[in-house]
Amino acid sequence: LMEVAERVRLILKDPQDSLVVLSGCGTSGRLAFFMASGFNRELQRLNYAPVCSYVIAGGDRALFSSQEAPEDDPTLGALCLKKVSEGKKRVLFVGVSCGLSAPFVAGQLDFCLRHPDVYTPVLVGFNPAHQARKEPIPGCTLTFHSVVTRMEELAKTQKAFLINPALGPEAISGSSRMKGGSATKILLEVVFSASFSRTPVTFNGILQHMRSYEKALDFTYSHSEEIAALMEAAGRSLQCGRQVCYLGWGSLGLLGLIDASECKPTFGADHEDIRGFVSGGYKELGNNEGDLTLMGPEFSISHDDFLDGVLPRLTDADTVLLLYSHSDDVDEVAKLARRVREKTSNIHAAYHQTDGDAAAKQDDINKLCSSTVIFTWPQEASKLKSGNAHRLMQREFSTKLLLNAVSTGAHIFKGKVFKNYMIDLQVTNSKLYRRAARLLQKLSGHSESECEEALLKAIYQVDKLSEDIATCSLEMNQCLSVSVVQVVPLALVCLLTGCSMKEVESRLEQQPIVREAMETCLKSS
Ligand code: S6P
Repeated sequence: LMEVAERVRLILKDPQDSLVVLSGCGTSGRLAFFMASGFNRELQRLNYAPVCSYVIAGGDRALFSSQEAPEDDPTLGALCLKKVSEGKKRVLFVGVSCGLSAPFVAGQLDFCLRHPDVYTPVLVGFNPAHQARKEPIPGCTLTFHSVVTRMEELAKTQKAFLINPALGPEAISGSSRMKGGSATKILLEVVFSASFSRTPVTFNGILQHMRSYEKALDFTYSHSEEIAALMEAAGRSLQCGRQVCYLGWGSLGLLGLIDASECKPTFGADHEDIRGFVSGGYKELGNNEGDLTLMGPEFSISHDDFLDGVLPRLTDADTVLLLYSHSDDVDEVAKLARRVREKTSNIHAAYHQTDGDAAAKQDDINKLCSSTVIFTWPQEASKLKSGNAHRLMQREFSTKLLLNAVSTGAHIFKGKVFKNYMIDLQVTNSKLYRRAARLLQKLSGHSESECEEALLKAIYQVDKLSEDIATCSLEMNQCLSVSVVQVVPLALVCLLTGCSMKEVESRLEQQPIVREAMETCLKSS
């Protein structure tokens, strides 16, 4: 971490010809965007040039919607990196792949390794290097593992860097948006904060910063009862087919958008189930491609969009969660809270303040809410060298933990998790497709080929596979799977019962809680 921080410093010294690029797919790409924007804001505040850029697989539409397929494309990854760093003489590339698995990132790292005169690659992930993905990538000779092996060799002479502490498994198997995402945020913020500070990068400085996240984590979970209440409210809304809306301010609002967008691939959710809105919309974001509103309803992200499109149909069955801090425009929060309260009493807030902050206006907001998680941070956190930036990062981290708990918990209530597996995941890229096939094997005890066959039958909605279907490419299968609801549950119940696709569909319709449908089938099989 110290060495990478020194490399960032070199970039800061020569902003004209140098660049830092943060990149990843899915949540890792969203966090790359989130942090690149935050670091640039902080750099400008410190009178440095904003040297950070981001690349997310699938472009900006992937920031708020599920675009899993580009994750599989190493050439696209390399091209995007090349484009964003055109003309630069020195580039520090930080590729994030929690599972050391995304071909898009492998392609980017390979590109860096082939152009060492300009690019220094840093890989952030949370598996030991030998567990990097070994599966061949179609149309290319690389595997993620082969790239990691080359990086390990260069790491000995600090021409490449691997930051890959093992975090242990996720609470929900494979849901790296949670622990993996949080660890990504911690590691990169620790590195970049150290490099922005005018004092030397020291081991103790890094350690102290890391420990402050540990404290923030304990502090956040000391509110676990209130968080559980929020989780329950959100869960009740989802259970009855209603909606959860996060209404946030500043970067906390952006975290709401990110958390909401992850629910689609993770739980097979509809984009309406959990939605995020941020004050100021795209103006607040400063993303590469600007305003995406015209791309469709998923891309309406401002509070005005919420007022126009969602508020009129809100009822008590929907849950609204306000995310804000003492430093936000509290009058605006109160105004919006009042509008929401006219439609639903199911309004809640998660609010951050520092010990000693005056809270008269917040009290008015709290009265409108049926519950508020108040995080009153001790003064000491804000006394650290990096002051405001540090305080904001801690609050963001805490908000991320809260939101991940709320959305995951709500989907558990809805029955989308079975034995700690995401049973209703989308199979829209090769990683998810393979994960689904493995899950079917594990839960049904059938062979690999039987499970793949069942998955294909579910995707194509047929009882027998034709020659054409059996020889379709994996990409085609993944692409078609988007239009099928509950692909994995369909395949599993078919495997366990031997029933036709039509019968299974009606069985699942009768039992909308997927976990219960699975339990019933497993018991009777
Ligand atoms: C995981 C999330 C996914 C991953 C994406 C990248 O909870 O739904 O979007 O972030 O697949 O994974 P990785 O391992 O390359 O960071």
